Amino acid sequence: MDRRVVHYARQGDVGVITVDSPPVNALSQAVRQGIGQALAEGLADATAKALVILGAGRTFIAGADIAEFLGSGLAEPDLNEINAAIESSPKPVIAAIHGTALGGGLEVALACHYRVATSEAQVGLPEVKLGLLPGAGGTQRLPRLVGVAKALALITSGDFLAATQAQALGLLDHVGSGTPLELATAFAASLPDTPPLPRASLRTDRLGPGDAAAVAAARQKLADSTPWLHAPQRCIDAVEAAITLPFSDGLARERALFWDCMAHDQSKALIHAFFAERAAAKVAGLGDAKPRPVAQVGVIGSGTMGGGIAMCFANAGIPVTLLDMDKAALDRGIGIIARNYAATVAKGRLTQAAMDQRLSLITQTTDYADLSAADLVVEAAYEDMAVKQAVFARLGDVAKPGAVLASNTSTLDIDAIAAASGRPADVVGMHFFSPANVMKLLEVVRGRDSAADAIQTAMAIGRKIGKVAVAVGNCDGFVGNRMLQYYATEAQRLVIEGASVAAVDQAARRYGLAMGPFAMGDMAGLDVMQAIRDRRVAEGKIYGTALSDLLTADGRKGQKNGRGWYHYEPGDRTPRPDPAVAAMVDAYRQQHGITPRAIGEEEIQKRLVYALVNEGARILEEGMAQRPGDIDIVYLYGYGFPAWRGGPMKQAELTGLANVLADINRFAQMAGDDPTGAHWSPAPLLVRLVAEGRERFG
Ligand code: 3H9
Repeated sequence: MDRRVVHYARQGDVGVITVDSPPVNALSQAVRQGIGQALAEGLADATAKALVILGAGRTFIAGADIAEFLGSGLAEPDLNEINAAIESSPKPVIAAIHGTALGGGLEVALACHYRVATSEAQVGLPEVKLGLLPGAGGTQRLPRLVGVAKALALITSGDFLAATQAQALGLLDHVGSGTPLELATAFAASLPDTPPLPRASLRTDRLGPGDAAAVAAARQKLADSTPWLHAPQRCIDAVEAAITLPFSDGLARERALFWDCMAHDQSKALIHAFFAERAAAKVAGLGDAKPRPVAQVGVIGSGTMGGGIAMCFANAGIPVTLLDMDKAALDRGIGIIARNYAATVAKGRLTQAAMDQRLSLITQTTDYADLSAADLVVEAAYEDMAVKQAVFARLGDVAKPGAVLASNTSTLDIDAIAAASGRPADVVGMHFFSPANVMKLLEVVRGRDSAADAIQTAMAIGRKIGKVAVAVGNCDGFVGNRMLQYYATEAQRLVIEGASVAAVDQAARRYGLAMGPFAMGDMAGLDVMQAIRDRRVAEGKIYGTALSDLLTADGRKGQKNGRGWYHYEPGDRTPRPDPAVAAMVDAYRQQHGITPRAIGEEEIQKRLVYALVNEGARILEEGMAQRPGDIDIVYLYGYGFPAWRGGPMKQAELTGLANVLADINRFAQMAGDDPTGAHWSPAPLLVRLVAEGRERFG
């Protein structure tokens, strides 16, 4: 090995074990081995009265090295061995925490005799968010330190705790200001010379008669809220072992449950999502281009979308100039923004002072000249090419040199928009998802001429305002909406064949999607979707979808006028089945001689999801997404796809690409020569991968 990832040094009478494995000191095999060796050095160092474990760089230890889980198993030494060596040390061992002590990192700290932390530090056992459970003593030591009920809450939620909260629970012994080493050294000096060292594994004082009831209550709560999730229930099983089994047997049970979780598809999906999200931040082909600085932003259009986008920047402390055609539109827009903030204040999630401060960052104008100082302008005008081109022509005149000009178009050709600006290198797409101040996804669209640093700017500012930014290519609908059109079409085909609108939505929800396709259509606006579809039909890209045409012809716009696929009571967003829609569907079937058939939930789910997968494969092949994981992240953060399924592309891999292709071929056969089912023609990439016996898209 080139450099030691853990080193030992003495400072006065304290032996310091430093984990130095950037970026987050994850517990790779080398780090585990290094801690074991450094501990041995410390124990052999006669001058060291106490030992301190700390992390170099930005954090303590952020957990096991998740990448190691993707390999063929965990190499020696086992983290449990290292933890046992720490806990049985005759010299006091103090964990000195800054940044985050997470997962296996916190488990190392729990094996130490004492834990001190800087006041900004956070601790947690987030394994459950990866579909796992703490596998190196966390489920056994934490209940002994903080009590079963508190341990269950932390382990089953995976939530982080601030240092002061952790201290109040008894998880940390001291929290203060200073460097971790200063805190630990002072703490060591305060210890008695011949202490009975506190060992979490031996403690029983926080266990008690109410524990079995706490376990039962936690089990029931999860069974009621998320019965489909595998790991949380296994977390409870492991904590239960802490009260029913001796410590060493509890550890063995915990490890068996850990492997059980590891073998489950949900952990594979969640670990995939963890890495895919981080990979998405890296855009190939940009060389070493750096983002341009953004200190001032302009937003064009003060409707729902523009207002939400303005809020994103104001929330991040960036001044925004909001432009619309007239004062009345602006007043309406600002009114909606103020009401949104006020609702957050009412819920206690924002102070009035913070709301006032954010509102003060948003200024209004009807004059394009007021955008001349903006480093970035985001256009959120009406989704119409002529409108967008007119806006970009104005921007080309008024924006300062080097300003990045972004369009929030959800489907239109970025190159055609860019051409109108006269400076296409500065133009990119920044496609926010509604409501823009809430949804985490940002598609950053690369135009043909977009400069590398303009793309980097959009990616960087996206992250700064708390979005998950994914770079996508310039195609109709980009990644998310391009796939969605076939999903929506398929939903309607299912209804034509015999399913009810509510049954399709229920099947989607039971699959884990946040919302069914019809409820989603009603939220997005049937009129908006119709306009997009009409354009695509006119351009010969798709065939019309009969049912939605009938609904929009009937004046149905969705939630906004209380009439869509569902019926809505005034001021209530609850979708209620609408007999008038059912009658329209019946009439349609009769007119076309279709005898409705019963369609099972599994068929509905497969047809919805595989419609996404098949188009996703085309997108990959065309290079419109860099990686299958990028497509998954678009669906997880933009369309309410469940993280525990990893995204549509990961689901296809977990199901087996050959199985998915067989079903797609079956659906193609069922569609026959129905042009609205043309999307079932299998994607050439999928066919090729299956022919080659490959199991992954990337
Ligand atoms: C566990 O501990 C199991 C044990 O109980 C049992 C064992 C038997 N491993 O997020 P960032 C990488 S399960 C490997 O952008 P931030 C990450 O991929 C683990 N790599 O930074 C990225 O790489 P790149 C329980 C990891 O400052 C880079 O570090 N622990 C790990 O926004 C920077 O990450 C967790 O679940 C890891 N554990 O956030 C903690 N962690 O630069 C998971 C990070 O190549 N980690 N990387 O893209 C986190 O929550 C955040 O990364 C953290 C930093 C808060 C630490």
